[in-house]
Amino acid sequence: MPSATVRQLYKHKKETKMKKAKMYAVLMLSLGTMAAFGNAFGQGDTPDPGDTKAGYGSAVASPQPADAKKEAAAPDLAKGTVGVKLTEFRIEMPSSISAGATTFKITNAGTETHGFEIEGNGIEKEIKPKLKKGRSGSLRVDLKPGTYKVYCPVDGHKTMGMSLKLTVK
Ligand SMILES: [Cu+2]
Repeated sequence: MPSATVRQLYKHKKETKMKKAKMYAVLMLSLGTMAAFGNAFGQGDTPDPGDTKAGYGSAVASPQPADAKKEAAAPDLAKGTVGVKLTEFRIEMPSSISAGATTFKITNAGTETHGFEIEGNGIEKEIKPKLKKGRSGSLRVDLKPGTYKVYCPVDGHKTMGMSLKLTVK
């Protein structure tokens, strides 16, 4: 094998590597510059109404608690309504709810078709038809205090994790 070719190949490889490294450095530099500019703008004297006494530190931090508050308030469901989210392979909902007429608002946020069934204390009800991906529906059940089994009736999904114990108080 002619070693000159090998050497040349090696050299070429090395150059490519160096080019990449250089480009990366330039990219990082410009990102850094942008961040610096961003900071400069962000901390400028944009007036922040309602937060005058606290100063810069908390002005920067204030958007976070506001967002968290908004998120917590989002599931603003009427009394007797319980939100349920179905994914692979999980049922996301409270594990304890109050007795009475209950409407389960069920959303399939997964990719497969899922169902929702509640069983216990002489009750056995499921949402029909089952929910295809992206679909929502509701199931109304009058619940007495006690424990219920909640699960997805699609074959195999229960054992894969779509099952939980619901306490009704
Ligand atoms: Cu399922």
